[in-house]
Amino acid sequence: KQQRNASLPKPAPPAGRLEFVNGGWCMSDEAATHYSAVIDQMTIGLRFLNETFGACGRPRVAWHIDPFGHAREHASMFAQMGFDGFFFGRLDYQDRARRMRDKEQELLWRASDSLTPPMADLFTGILPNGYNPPEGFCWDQLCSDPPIRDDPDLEDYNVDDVVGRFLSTVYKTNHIIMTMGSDFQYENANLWYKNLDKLIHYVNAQQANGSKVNVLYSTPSCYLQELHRANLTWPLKTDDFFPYADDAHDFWTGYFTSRPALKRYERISNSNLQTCNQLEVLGGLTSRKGPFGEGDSQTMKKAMAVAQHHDAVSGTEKQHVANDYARKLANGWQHCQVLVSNSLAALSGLSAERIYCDNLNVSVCHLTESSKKFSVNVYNPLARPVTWPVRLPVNGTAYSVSDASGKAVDCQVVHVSQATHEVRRQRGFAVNELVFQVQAPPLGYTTYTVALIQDGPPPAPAQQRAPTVIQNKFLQVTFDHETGLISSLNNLETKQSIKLTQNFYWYNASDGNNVASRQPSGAYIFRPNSSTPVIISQTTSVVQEVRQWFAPWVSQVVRLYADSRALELEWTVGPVPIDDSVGKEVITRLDTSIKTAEYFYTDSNGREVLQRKKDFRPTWNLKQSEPIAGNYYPINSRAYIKDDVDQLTVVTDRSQGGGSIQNGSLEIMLHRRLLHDDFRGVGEPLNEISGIFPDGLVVRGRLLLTLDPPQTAADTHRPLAEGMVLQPLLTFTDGDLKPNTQLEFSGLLAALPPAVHLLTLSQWDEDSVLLRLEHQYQSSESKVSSQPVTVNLQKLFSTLEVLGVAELNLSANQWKDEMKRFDWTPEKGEKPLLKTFEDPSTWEVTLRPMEIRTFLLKVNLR
Ligand SMILES: *[C@@H]1O[C@H](CO)[C@@H](O)[C@H](O)[C@H]1NC(C)=O
Ligand SMILES: *[C@@H]1O[C@H](CO)[C@@H](O)[C@H](O)[C@H]1NC(C)=O
Ligand SMILES: *[C@@H]1O[C@H](CO)[C@@H](O)[C@H](O)[C@H]1NC(C)=O
Ligand SMILES: *[C@@H]1O[C@H](CO)[C@@H](O)[C@H](O)[C@H]1NC(C)=O
Ligand SMILES: *[C@@H]1O[C@H](CO)[C@@H](O)[C@H](O)[C@H]1NC(C)=O
Ligand SMILES: *[C@@H]1O[C@H](CO)[C@@H](O)[C@H](O)[C@H]1NC(C)=O
Ligand SMILES: *[C@@H]1O[C@H](CO)[C@@H](O)[C@H](O)[C@H]1NC(C)=O
Ligand SMILES: *[C@@H]1O[C@H](CO)[C@@H](O)[C@H](O)[C@H]1NC(C)=O
Ligand SMILES: CC(=O)N[C@H]1CO[C@H](CO)[C@@H](O)[C@@H]1O
Repeated sequence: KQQRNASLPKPAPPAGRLEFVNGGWCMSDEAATHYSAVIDQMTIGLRFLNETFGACGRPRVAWHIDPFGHAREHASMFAQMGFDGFFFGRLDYQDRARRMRDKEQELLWRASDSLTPPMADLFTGILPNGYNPPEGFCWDQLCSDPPIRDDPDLEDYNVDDVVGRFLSTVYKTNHIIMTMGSDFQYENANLWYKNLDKLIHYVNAQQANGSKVNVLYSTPSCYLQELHRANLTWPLKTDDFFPYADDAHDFWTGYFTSRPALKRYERISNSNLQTCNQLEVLGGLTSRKGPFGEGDSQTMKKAMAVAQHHDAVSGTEKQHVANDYARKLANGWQHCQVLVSNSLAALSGLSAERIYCDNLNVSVCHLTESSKKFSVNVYNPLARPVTWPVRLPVNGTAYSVSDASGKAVDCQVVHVSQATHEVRRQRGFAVNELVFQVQAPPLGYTTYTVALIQDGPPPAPAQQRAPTVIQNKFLQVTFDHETGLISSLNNLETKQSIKLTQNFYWYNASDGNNVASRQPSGAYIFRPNSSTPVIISQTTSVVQEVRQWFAPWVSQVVRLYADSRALELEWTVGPVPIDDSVGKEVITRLDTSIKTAEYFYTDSNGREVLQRKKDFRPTWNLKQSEPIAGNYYPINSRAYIKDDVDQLTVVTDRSQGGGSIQNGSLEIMLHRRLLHDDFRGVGEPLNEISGIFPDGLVVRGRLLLTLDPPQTAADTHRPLAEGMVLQPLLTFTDGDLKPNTQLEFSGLLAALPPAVHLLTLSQWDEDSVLLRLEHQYQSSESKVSSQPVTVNLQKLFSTLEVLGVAELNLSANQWKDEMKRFDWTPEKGEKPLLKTFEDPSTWEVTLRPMEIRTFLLKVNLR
């Protein structure tokens, strides 16, 4: 479709000697990433390729030669991005052995329970040598294998030997893929090519004597094309490739939790980026250039994209590299703040300075601490209204809060907890927190004003008796009189009740001083010295509200907000003590009366949920050698346990690792502090310290717990997790608001139906925006919401006039009507035929369970 200048010579047709594979901004991690950030990072990488090289630069093959385990949701996304196949390097060593034996290193991955095949079908090939050359064939200057010596007069002439060794195969077709290269190689490429040229020459010379082997320089997509041409059937896989072990005591399940603060920072940065993207669209041109200067979303997009790398959000980089990823995100957010300020000024008519408080999680905000009157703008990036608890550090003892219509809002002043004082250190002074609930409109903002009523030193905290029960209209939580621990959880609507004990423990990290294996715990690897975790405290002193104090370095606040269906556990862990020279892997464990039989459930990249079973893998006969580490799985947004009656779901605020080691129990790893490197390339122990925390990093986070009947649990946890990922952004302005300020705004004409998530709204070029709409329920999860829904694109936005629409694939680098993928046939099954569903009209878009549809809209600001 490109218009070429007629005077330019016609370019030669592409010879296909060089091709791009994968084409994302980075090769993403698969265990600690959220699908929304993965789609974004693929989109900017593939867009760069299309704009730079045109259509023939489009990668046909997804290529993840290094990530340490492979998520089903990644395969589903790659299929929807139009890739013809996927190659990767690492899988469990037992799984590989079995697949080599049965010639199943190439397979068809059916990566969704909800999408109609072949939508999420992805041909998947496991590379024969990871990302390395075959053994004995490494000819880089970093390698020590002998070069090919082809002078017959040489004593060490070795052509026959090399050729002989090369000719062995464990693949299904007559085609064999060999990767030639590795980490840090080709600095002196001549060495490689000289030997490869010889290898190819001598192997092919055998053809004169009847050999049927032909070796050539090729590309992944050429290889894939030959496999497709072979017209065979392939084994079907429906689970995933977690956890990954490369030996009996070497489970790469530690990085599911490594660097928990970076993991949280990455997740909240995604939320901030989506807000930035949306406000760039909603605020129009002035958002990029306005009263606060020049802002952009691009810097943050790139910072987020590179943070998806498999040694970034995974937490498996050196400390100074981790610092640099965080610095990039902070810099991106600076650029976005200018844009957000400009956009909010345009939408509200108020161009007063806007203050951002990024450390409200530890009660730091200089404006709210010292101001006698200020206003809070609450921007909600979700396409439905939200209710959200706000906690602001303040110094007064009484405040009045009013909403956008001037109505007074209930609020409360509570003391800043001891734990918060300790984690805040010298960063703030407020003695109290002002707590109130805000309600924000869909894809828009509202404004609250706060005024000090009473100043002065706070009254001494009343000696409150520890409560034994807290409840709201949905849930009731009981605490044990003696231990102070949570003892039961009841759902008051459904009359469900379970026994629930929650406590904190740590695993004693192996230091590698062990006969079975010298493997220590490290940034990648989780290897506890003993399978029984050490309990941090049998009891907890309940200080006030329900603030639990387990140890000087472990505390928690248990909260039940008035309108919430979830119990909030705000944990604070650190500095993890290491003065006993023992590395510690800190978990929280929920022990319940739910009758599970070794099954539990975890999400894949924050989307579809997979069933897990203790000491079991669906596709091979597992010999379990690590009873804890070998039963850990990534938890990106939620995990649950259930029986016929009760389902306990935990929604997390970042990616973590966890498992169900005992029936009825669910544990989640929160923090890790280790004293040894695990020999996988970091070259450092995972022992995080910083300027604020020279004694060891303190991390705070939240878990949301819900109790529901399994049949309706998704109706609670889907919206809960959606709200955890995209959080309201609070911005502050000091003093009185100018009259005529527009205090409330919604970018939508109406809230979207509960099943529809607005995944992307982002400026694409001058007059078009990228829109992704997602059905966020699986096909049989909810009676109400697991139904197709139809949305009218022209009746979506309040301030945007939609003039035209074109549909794209998931990564927005191909027009829907030009898409064509290879079709593959599973063993024992029919070749699935792509069903195309017709939309009722150009503007009406129907979404089926777990579908994401991507559109480029031509728009005008009304
Ligand atoms: C082919 O076989 C003949 C007889 O064994 C041998 O002399 C010759 O070197 C072989 N050629 C190659 C290329 O190996
Ligand atoms: C592939 O194989 C099937 C049955 O095995 C056959 O019906 C079909 O014609 C073959 N297709 C091609 C392109 O060879
Ligand atoms: C807040 O109150 C504390 C204790 O009364 C005091 O030390 C601090 O200076 C106050 N901070 C501000 C900003 O007013
Ligand atoms: C932790 O393991 C070390 C050996 O690595 C051992 O010396 C120590 O006693 C263990 N500590 C506890 C509390 O189990
Ligand atoms: C645990 O620590 C003890 C004491 O140092 C050691 O004998 C044992 O081998 C360790 N086990 C592992 C798995 O590291
Ligand atoms: C967990 O439940 C399964 C299935 O009922 C049972 O076989 C197993 O023994 C139980 N495990 C424990 C530790 O009780
Ligand atoms: C609080 O949030 C900030 C910004 O997201 C994050 O960098 C920091 O690690 C968090 N603090 C703690 C103690 O978790
Ligand atoms: C790819 O880039 C070309 C040239 O800039 C553009 O015309 C085309 O629309 C792009 N394709 C997609 C799917 O964006
Ligand atoms: C979401 C979506 O439309 N995905 C499509 C992207 O392109 C491939 C073909 O190239 C289709 O199979 C996907 O359905």
